[in-house]
Amino acid sequence: MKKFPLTLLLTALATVCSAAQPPAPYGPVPTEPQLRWQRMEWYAFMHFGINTYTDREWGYGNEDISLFNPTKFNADKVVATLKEAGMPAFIYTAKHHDGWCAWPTKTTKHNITRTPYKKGKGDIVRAWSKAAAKHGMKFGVYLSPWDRNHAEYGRPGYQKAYMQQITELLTNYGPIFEIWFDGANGGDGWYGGAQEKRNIGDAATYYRFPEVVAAIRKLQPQCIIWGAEMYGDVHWGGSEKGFVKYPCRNVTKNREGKDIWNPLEADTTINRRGWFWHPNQQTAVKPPKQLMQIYMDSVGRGANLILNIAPNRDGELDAADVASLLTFGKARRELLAKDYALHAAAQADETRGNDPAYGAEKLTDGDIETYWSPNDGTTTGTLELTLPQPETFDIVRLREQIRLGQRVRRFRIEVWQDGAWQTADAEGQSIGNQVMRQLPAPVTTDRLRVVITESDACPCLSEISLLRMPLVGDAPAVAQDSPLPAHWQQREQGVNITEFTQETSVGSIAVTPRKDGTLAGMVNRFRLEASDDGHSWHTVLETELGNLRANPIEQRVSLPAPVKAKFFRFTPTGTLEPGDIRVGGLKLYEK
Ligand code: FUL
Repeated sequence: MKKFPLTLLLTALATVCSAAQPPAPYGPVPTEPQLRWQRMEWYAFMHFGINTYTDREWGYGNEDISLFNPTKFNADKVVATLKEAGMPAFIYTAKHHDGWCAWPTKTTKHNITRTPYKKGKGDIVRAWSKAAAKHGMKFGVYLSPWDRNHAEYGRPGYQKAYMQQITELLTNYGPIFEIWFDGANGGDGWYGGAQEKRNIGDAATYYRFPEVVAAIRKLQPQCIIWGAEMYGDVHWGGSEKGFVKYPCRNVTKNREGKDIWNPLEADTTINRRGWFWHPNQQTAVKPPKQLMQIYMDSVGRGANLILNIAPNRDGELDAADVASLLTFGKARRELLAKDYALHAAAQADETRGNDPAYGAEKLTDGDIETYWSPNDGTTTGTLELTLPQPETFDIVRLREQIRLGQRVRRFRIEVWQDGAWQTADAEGQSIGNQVMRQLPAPVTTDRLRVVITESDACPCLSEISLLRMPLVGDAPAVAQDSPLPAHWQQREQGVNITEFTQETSVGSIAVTPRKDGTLAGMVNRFRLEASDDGHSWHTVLETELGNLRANPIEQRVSLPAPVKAKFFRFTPTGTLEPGDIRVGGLKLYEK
């Protein structure tokens, strides 16, 4: 037998061993549940409870719960609509700040068993969880820590009840993909009749979030925990308008100042009236084009989007909301359907160990797990794609292999046009799970370059896609209702009076908070009075505008019954923070 020369043997061995080592993870990385969650992109929120019947955004805790009776509620039908829109999951408000529980909890009498719905035998949480399972959707729950009904709120008694509520929801309703702990704590409430302000001090301490989180991990280890004062897995996107800021980073500090992986969820509601359903809201639905912009400003920046669509008093979705949702859903599908870069030729200026396992072809193989990476120590890179023929696109989507952390801090996009490389986007500052960079105008070309100019460690990019924004259709138009011609005159600070030329029937009032966003003096409680002569007044409505701190939008509130009068008087009775009383606008409506 012929002997192999030693050098040849060594070369052969070296080739075999030259498979490059994968990059070590950089900084904090996602857990498997976080990774799965980030790849879901978007899902629905559903606010549906006692507020649906009282026309409120925040119930005080003493609502008459016999109002809850959604006679046409059909979870299956609602869930089928969400699925048709392309959503993989939804989250339901099992308990909002008013403390009413939509399942037969053992922790309080303020629950569904005391309502006429199905003669007290109903369970909305069960209905959703069954419908989710039937349609292959994931199901999550919102459980407000703040409870304006519970007598023990603010004391140790409530801590026990709250943990029990979590346990019930995470034990009896199958897999829960996400549990939402709202951060709102307004202070005042009914509290078993005490009707007072209760301070809880440090929320994480009072709600015992470290223990609560540990208990949830035991009950359902796959469940994503929202909020919980950064003890959870994901956190608020920072507005209720559905966008997150760019650059968008998954790594943030926890309460001890330690870096953690904790991605963002952007929340907003499809209807401008608020999170819960309100009468006459079909005129306030956000059009599909706006939903697409919201999608680009959340998912397109690397966050998840939770889009609220609220069932009405019958337990059904409003047709106007559904029309907008489905039109947007179709446009989103079209946007993602065609990737012009799929299987295109790709080249990099450097490849890790010259190993094809980390080669540029991985950027266009349609596999989110494989990735291109240069050698350790290289923190820049030029990636060039060549398409079989020129294509027209206006969105460049990039994805990092986030199993190894978030790394890229700066990049630009160049396109080959008129015989030269032209910069199409110079502003790239983060990628993460995904970023969709919309170019100023559609570009037609067969060559494109992504130039990474700054990265915390060697970049690990899994995909480059080229997409085209479709024409987003309009949802069917809905007849707008216009306000009555009320001319408000200011009398004293904050008190406004309007006089109609004749007796006029008023069904609702819309209040716009002060428009500069300043919380001092922002009116959050008011009284509306009516009068026939402008001298003797009777109160027609006294209420609170909830949730202004996080979402200072116009709120329209129905009067208990339409009121006919010539004069109406608006008197502020509370402000969010002390300060000079300010209101942005007042409108009266017939309905
Ligand atoms: C806020 C709440 O106060 C609102 O009522 C709503 O539930 C929103 C999603 O979160 O913090």
